[in-house]
Amino acid sequence: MEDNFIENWDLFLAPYEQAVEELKLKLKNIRKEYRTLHRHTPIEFVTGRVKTRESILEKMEMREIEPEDMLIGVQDIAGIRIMCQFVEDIYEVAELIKERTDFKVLLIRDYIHHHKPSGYRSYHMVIEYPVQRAKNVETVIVEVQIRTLAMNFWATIEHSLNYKYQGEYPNHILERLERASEAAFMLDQEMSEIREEIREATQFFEQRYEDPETAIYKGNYEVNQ
Ligand code: 0O2
Ligand code: 0O2
Repeated sequence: MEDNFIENWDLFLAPYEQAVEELKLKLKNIRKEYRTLHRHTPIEFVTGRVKTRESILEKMEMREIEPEDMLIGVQDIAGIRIMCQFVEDIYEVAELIKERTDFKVLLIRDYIHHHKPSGYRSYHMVIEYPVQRAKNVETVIVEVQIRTLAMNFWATIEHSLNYKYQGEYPNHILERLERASEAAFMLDQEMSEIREEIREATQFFEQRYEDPETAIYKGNYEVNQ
C-alpha cells in the first residue's frame, strides 16, 4: 500500500507517542496513589506502544481501509494496556477512566461479557486524548485495553501464534486455544472467589516490608501464628 497520503510519518506519529507516554505516567500514578494509601491497587502494571507505519499500512490493507478513513478505521495507532489482578479490578479501572476530566471516552467494547469467537477476552475503551504540542493542541484517538493477568497471558500467546498461522489455525491448535481460554477464564473466577484473602495477604506483606516493627500487629500475622 502507498504510504504517501501522510507527508511526514514521524511528525504524524509524534502526538501519538506523546499521548502514550503521558497516559502511562498518569495510570502508573494511580497505582502509586493506591499504594501510598495502603489500598489494593486495581492496576497491576501498564504498558503502551505506538503502531509503526508498516503495521498501520498492513492493517489498512488487510481491512481494505481507504486513506481518508484511516483515523476511524485504525483506532489503535496509540495503544495502552492495563493489567489487573482480578476481573473486578477491570471494572474499577474502567470507572476511574470514565470519570477523568483530562480525556473523553468515545466507545467501549466489552469482550469479557461477550468474548470474541477466538476466545479473546479484554475490556476495550477508545478515548480521545488532547495532546499539548509546542503551539497547538492535537487530539488523538487511543485504544485502552484492560485485562487480567490470565487474559493477558492467553492473548499474548495467541497473538504470537497468529503471526505463524495468520488466523488459519490447524484444528488441534484451535481446540487447545479454546480450552486454554476457558481455563484462563476459570482461573480468573477462582481468584475472584478468594480475592479478599489475597488482598489482605498482599497488604500485610507490603506493610511488613515498609515497617517491620508495627506491621506485625497491623496485619493478621499474629492470628496465623
Ligand atoms: P516496574 O518497576 O518494573 O514495575 P518505556 O520503556 O519508557 O517505554 P516502560 O513502562 O518502562 O516504558 O515499559 P513498557 O514496556 O511500556 O512497560 C513495561 C512495564 O510493565 C514495566 O514496568 C514492566 O516491569 C511491567 N511488566 C511487564 N510484564 C509484567 C508482568 O508480567 N508482571 C508485572 N507485574 N509487570 C510487568 P516499569 O514501568 O518498568 O516498572
Ligand atoms: P496489535 O498491536 O498487533 O495488538 P474489530 O476486530 O473490527 O471488532 P478492531 O478495530 O480490530 O475491531 O478493534 P478491537 O478488536 O476492539 O481491538 C483490536 C486489538 O485488540 C488488536 O489489535 C489486539 O491487540 C486485540 N485483539 C482483538 N482480538 C484479538 C484476538 O482474537 N486475539 C488477540 N491476541 N488480540 C486480539 P491489533 O490490530 O491486532 O494490533
